[in-house]
Amino acid sequence: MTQTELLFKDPLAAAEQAAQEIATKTGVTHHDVALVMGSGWISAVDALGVPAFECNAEEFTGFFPPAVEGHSGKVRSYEIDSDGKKLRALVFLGRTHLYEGKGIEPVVHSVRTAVKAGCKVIILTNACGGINTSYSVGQPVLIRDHISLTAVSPLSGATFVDLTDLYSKRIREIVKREDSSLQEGVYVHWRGPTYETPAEILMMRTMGADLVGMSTVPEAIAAHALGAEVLGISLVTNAAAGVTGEKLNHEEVIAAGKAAADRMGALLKGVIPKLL
Ligand code: 8IG
Repeated sequence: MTQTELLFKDPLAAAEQAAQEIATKTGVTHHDVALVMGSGWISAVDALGVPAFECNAEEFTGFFPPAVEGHSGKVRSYEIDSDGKKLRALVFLGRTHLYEGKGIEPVVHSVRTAVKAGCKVIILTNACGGINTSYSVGQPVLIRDHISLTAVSPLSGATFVDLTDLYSKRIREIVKREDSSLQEGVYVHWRGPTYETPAEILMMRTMGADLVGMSTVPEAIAAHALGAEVLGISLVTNAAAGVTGEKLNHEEVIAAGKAAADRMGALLKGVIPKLL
């Protein structure tokens, strides 16, 4: 069986195998926290210092080469030293999205691998559209809850997982103590690859949504189902369709991410040691 066949036939075994390969290659048997860096977030991770290890994600079982600009497809290991407490962070630069058409297993493989590598906290970052008209471009928002409009779950079978505290309240409180200006919002998962129509954005706002994007939700569910605690942070990089009348483009997303990178990096660096 090839590694890709294993991913689809037995995704948890593929994640276990990838985690073992990560332990071997990094020399770190146990990572504590994982970060998935979405579009525009890649340079925020520079705040964590010099990585102890880096390689291309596709060197590990079940990982694919990156499909989108701004998603570099690297895996890094960082040692984070804080007040004598040494933490190991596993960082995925980039992710696989549902809109790539590869199916759901590649989308959640990073977080499953991270949990198998020992991570108890999974930090999911993304760039998204702002539905809530009080948001500005460049503003980070903590995900409080989500609405899945894809109807695709990473779980199958009679696994009736409770999602009441999917985006850990404990962690959100810690992050808000670190930066009291942070707002919370409800994130809608939209398959893409098209952005929404203005009518769809109006529907989402009516349903109680604040943010819209094409990631994070399956990863949060997969991580939570395996017992990890989840933090989701969205960076608003554009007003959603119809909000301002401007057209949406990917360059704007990358630029807004770059502009916010220092603030996002400082937030992550400050908060990580307090989560574990
Ligand atoms: I960045 O406006 C980014 N990702 N669905 N809509 C959706 N995804 C996005 C958007 C947006 N902006």
